[in-house]
Amino acid sequence: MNIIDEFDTIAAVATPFGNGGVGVIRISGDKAFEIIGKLFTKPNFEPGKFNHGWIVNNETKIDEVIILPFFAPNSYTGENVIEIQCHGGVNVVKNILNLVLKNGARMAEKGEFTKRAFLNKKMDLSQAEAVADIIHSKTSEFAKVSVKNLSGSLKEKTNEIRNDIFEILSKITAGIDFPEDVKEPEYEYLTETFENIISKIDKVLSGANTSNILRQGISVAIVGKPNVGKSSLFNALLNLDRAIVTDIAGTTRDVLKETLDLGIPVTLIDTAGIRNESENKVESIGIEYSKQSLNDADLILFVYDASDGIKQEDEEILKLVKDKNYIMIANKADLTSNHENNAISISALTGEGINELKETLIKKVCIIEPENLEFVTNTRQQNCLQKAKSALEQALLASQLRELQDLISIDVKSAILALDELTGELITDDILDNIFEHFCIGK
Ligand SMILES: Nc1nc2c(ncn2[C@@H]2O[C@H](COP(=O)(O)OP(=O)(O)OP(=O)(O)O)[C@@H](O)[C@H]2O)c(=O)[nH]1
Ligand SMILES: [Mg+2]
Repeated sequence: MNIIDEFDTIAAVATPFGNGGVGVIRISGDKAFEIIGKLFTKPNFEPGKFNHGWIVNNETKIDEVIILPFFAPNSYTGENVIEIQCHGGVNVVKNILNLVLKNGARMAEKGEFTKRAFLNKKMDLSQAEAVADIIHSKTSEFAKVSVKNLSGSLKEKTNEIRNDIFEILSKITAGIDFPEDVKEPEYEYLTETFENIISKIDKVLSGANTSNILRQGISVAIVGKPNVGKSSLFNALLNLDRAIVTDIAGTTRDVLKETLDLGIPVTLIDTAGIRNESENKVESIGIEYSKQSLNDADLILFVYDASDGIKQEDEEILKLVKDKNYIMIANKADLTSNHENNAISISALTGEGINELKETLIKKVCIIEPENLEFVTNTRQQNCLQKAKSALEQALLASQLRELQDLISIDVKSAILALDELTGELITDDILDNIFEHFCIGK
C-alpha cells in the first residue's frame, strides 16, 4: 500500500463472500457521493438519514437497496463514506461493486478502510489492531477482551505512561537548559519516578502471557498407559463421542485432535496408551506418536486409573512428563475414593470432576485468568513496551549512580519513542503494511 494512493476513493464488499440476507458494499473517499450519485435513484443525502431506492445502470434496475451516507469527518474512515445495503446474493453484490469500480472507485486492499481510519486519526494503532483481533478471535472470551482495546483502554494507559515520562523528561531538560533558573531534579526523585513508571509498564505486560494464549491457543495432550480412560476423558471434555472407547488395552492407535473452547482456544489431543512391550506394529507406531505429542504439547494431562493405583508403567510415563507442564489425573473415581494427593480426581464415565479439571487447566496455563485480564496486547505491542521498560531501567540505573542528567535524558527519550511506536504516532510504512496485511478486504 502506498501513502500517495491514500486519498483516492476505494470500494469493497464488507460482508463475507456467499449468499446471505444482506450484502454490504462500502465506498470511502472524496468521490463517494459523486459515484453513488450516478448509480442511485435518490441521491439527495442528509447526515444521519438513510435513503431507500434503486441501484441502476443507465436505465436498467440492478437491485433495491438502502444507502447509509456518512459525511466526513463523521465516518469510520474519517472520509466521505457510502454504505450500500443490497440483497445478499453473490452475483448481485458483485454486479454493484463492479458498477462502483467502473464509476471511479478503486478496489480496496486488505484493511485499507481501517488503515485510513488510523491515518485520519479516527483511532490509534492499538484500536486498529483490536479491529482485526475482534474479527479473527477464536473464542468469545478473546472477542470480549479485544473490545476493551477498541474502546481505547490500551491507548489510554499508554498515553498515561507516556505523559509520566514526558513530565520527567521536561524537568530534566529544564534543569539542563536553564541551570541558573531551574534546579535539576533530585536523584532520589528520579529514581522513585522511574520505578513507578516501570511498575505501570509491568502491570500492562503482566497480561502478555494470557493475551498470547487467548490469541494463539494452547495444545493439550492426554497421555497415560493403555485403558486408563484417556479417550473417555477426551470425549467427556469435548462433550462428544469422538474417540473409540473399549475395554481392550491399546484401542487408540492414531493421534486424534479436536478444538475446544474453554475461554481459551484449546487443541485437545488423544494419544495411544504408552507401554513398553507391544507386539503390534501399528500400536508401536502409535506409541511413538504419543511420545512426540507429549513433547510438543503446551500442557499434558497425565491420566492413571485410580482403582488400580500408580503402577510401574505409570511411573515410567511420569518420568517422561515430570519436567513438563502437566496435571495428574486420577480417573475412575466412581470405582474408588483413593487418589494421589496432587492428583485431580475425576470420572470420565460419570462426568464427575470434569468442570474442576477445566478450571485447573486454565489456571495452570494463564498467569491471569481471561476474565480478569485488564490489558490485552499483541507481540508487537509487547515488544514496544519491553523496549520502553529497558530504556527506563537504564535511566533508573544511571540515576542510582548519579550520572549526568544529560545522559539520563537520552534513555528517557528512547522510552517515549518506543511508546510512540506502540500507538502508531511514530511508525514506518513497512510496519503499517504488515499490520493491515492481516485484515480482510472490506475492513
Ligand atoms: N468405571 C469407569 N470406567 C471408565 C472410566 N473411564 C473410562 N472407563 C472405561 O475404561 C475402559 C478404557 O477406556 P478408554 O477411554 O478407551 O481408555 P484409553 O486410555 O483411551 O485406552 P487406550 O486407547 O487403549 O490406551 C473402557 O471400558 C471405559 O468404559 C471411568 O471414569 N470410570
Ligand atoms: Mg484411547
